[in-house]
Amino acid sequence: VEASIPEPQREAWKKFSAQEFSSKEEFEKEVVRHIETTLARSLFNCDEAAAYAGTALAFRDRLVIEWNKTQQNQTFADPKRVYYLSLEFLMGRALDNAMLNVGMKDIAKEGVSDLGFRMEDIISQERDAALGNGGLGRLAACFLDSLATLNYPAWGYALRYRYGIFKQEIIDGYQVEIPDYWLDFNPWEFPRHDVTVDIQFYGNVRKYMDDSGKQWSVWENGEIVNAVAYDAPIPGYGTKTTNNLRLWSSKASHGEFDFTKFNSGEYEASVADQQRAETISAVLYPNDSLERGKELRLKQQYFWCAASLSDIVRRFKKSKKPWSEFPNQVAIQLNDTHPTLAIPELQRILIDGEGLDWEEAWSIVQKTFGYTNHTVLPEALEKWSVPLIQHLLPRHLQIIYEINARFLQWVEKNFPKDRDMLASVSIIEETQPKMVRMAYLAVIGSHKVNGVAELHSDLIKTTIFKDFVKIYGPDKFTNVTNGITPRRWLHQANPRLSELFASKLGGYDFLTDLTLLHKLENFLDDKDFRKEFQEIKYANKVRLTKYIKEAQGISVNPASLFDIQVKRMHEYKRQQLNVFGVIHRYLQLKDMSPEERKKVQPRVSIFGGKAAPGYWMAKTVIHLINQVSAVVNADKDIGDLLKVVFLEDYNVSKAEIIVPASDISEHISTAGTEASGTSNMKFVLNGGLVIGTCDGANIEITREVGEDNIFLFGNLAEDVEDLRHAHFYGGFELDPQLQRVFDVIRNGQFGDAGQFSALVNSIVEHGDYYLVSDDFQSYVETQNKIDEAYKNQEKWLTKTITCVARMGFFSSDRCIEEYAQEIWNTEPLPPPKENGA
Ligand code: NBG
Repeated sequence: VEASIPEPQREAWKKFSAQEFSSKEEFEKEVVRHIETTLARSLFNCDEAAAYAGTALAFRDRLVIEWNKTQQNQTFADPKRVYYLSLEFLMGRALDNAMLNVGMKDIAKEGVSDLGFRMEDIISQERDAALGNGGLGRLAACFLDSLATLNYPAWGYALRYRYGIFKQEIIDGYQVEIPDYWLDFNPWEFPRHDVTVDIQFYGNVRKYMDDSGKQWSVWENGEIVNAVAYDAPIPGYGTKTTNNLRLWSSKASHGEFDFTKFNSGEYEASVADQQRAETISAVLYPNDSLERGKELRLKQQYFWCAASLSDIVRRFKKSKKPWSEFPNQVAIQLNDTHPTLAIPELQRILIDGEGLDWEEAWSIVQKTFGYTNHTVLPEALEKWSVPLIQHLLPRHLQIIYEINARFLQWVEKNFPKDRDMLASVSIIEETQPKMVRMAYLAVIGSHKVNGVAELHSDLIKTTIFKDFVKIYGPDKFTNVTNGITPRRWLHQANPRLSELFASKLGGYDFLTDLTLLHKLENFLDDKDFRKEFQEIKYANKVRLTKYIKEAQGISVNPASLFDIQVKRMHEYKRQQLNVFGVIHRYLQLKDMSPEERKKVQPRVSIFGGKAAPGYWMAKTVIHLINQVSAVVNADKDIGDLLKVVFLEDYNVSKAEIIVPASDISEHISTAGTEASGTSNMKFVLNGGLVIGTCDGANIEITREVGEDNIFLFGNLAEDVEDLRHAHFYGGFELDPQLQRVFDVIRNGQFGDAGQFSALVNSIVEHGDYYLVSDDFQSYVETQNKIDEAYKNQEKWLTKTITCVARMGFFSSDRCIEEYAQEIWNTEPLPPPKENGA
């Protein structure tokens, strides 16, 4: 309030308030101004990078104006806000999305062309904002797009990593990791040095009693690190609402401590302190669905939770409402267990800082948080050692113990006969050292827990959270099936297809109500529509063909069947099943006579995905794919009948080229392991069919599109445990066709067999945990069915159009509405109508 311009001067201010460009000429003027002044470049010194910068800055100005208005409006109305805490936001590029969301891309395209540039070239200058690993981070990005589009007052909170996910290079068939220093030029972020929070680590807890006899705990003598806010505007589509993504960056605090060192000649030591502080937000941990228990990771988590909560609490306190109103003003969603420390942190703020009593505080905490679980894989479930937390966050450990003690007391009272229950639901695991089970803390501290697809949400209730269903009843657990934003994954990635749909459906309303696509079924017999649809798919395949040539130097025929599997490399996702299938196909082709080969459907098998740097088995699979690629692609007998491509450095912007180009995409995880999957939705929305297991969202996709329109194979989740058991106790029989694949690998046909022995042995000797052998025959047969089906192009086309028409359910807008109603209890706040506009 103190910083407001006094009333009498406001008129002058308003007269000169920043204006948005609204014509091509105004846009060009802004671009040139930014290039000449912000960048200090000229007519004679303007390359594509500078043209990108000028264009981005012109759009940034527009976003900022809307963003300020949105924030003002929200401050004034003070509605309940949603805070989405996610350690990952895999945003990809911002410019194209900004242009499309504000609806000025056509104007900008003409504008840059007047200035001598092509829009495609400008767009491709931008580096991806790659602050995420895979599906979890990309889901968060889709959610931000939907939240803004639907006018929800919502903030994302994350860390401003200096290094996003590494860049992958393939050298001699092996993955090599290159650091991704992406901040050289990032016009989309705004440092807010005035929004800085002190974050404490280590130290000790002192207890004292005040005059009234009340007990207090003070956490003190710790090391202080500063969290500095960096904000990025998130524009909604077709609305002026522009929300905020706040990223925290760590900085050494300039407290006395450093100064003493500095002045006493310990210059180096003081700089080292600074570097140590900055390390906290330096790098994104590159593991997908895997936790490694590193101290720095825990520091990141606390740093980010504490900074975000301090911000949220500060905003709430401005309203001067009583604390009991907190859960009516604030909904915090925990994206997986990474932000679980926010639970004891809010409890700490309320009791140690604000003086609330435990019960009152705890009831506020539970009403505020919701927790989304994204995996049942044991290796991904976060646990932190008690000594580590004790050392780093002594007060939080006390609070966690207190939460646990009260919880266990309550359980004991309500389930007196169930002695085993106490040990199994305790937040503290009685191992050596003792461990804190973060997922349990998240369940206990939240009012709702959700999985991300129906099967997954059922599974968490019967496996990892079984006892909690007994304790709390089933209503605490719910499902919100994942979705994707149609703005990026249809309109932006596949503009021609989006335009075709708009021409048939009478406009672009389907982009904000994806269920409208169902009307496309009325055009199943429309010859022009079918032809155009098919041509677009072909053009997208040609675009990918060019990219493959450019990036990997491999020539493929765009008339082949494009079979694509792009996602993080993981044993449970079973890229190994795919590549074994490719080898099997190759061997069969080799067996055939030239006459027989003529009848074969040509195919390109395309892979892409990063392996965590320490995940040796996943790296071996990448190596095998590259070896197979080298052998098969060079085989003159085979020619175009089979090509194998590993696309380097799969990321969001590459996905935008890859996804529209599939005929078939593979979502073939061992049943019960893939919580949802989201690329499955993207591929189908772009007119590709799916080969998949009965897992994650594949099941709901099948329900929507119909069993005839998807290629399902493999064992069911309910049989997985028995099969695993049988492998160990009933003897293991390798599938004979897979045996042959292994024989040629062992004979060295794809290079030094020793390289692949662990991969083969994980199946042959170590129990085939992921059921590759059990599913192999069914997989191969299904791939053969796909070849047959593809021969009838008309029928295939009908299937693909039908599928697209039935994808309405998978919009992330639908997810957000479900979260808002079932979990957050929040309402949209549409932007006010502007005078004269
Ligand atoms: C991933 C699941 C995917 C799911 C995304 C988004 C983690 C821990 N989980 O199946 O593996 O689609 O989350 O929900 O990364």
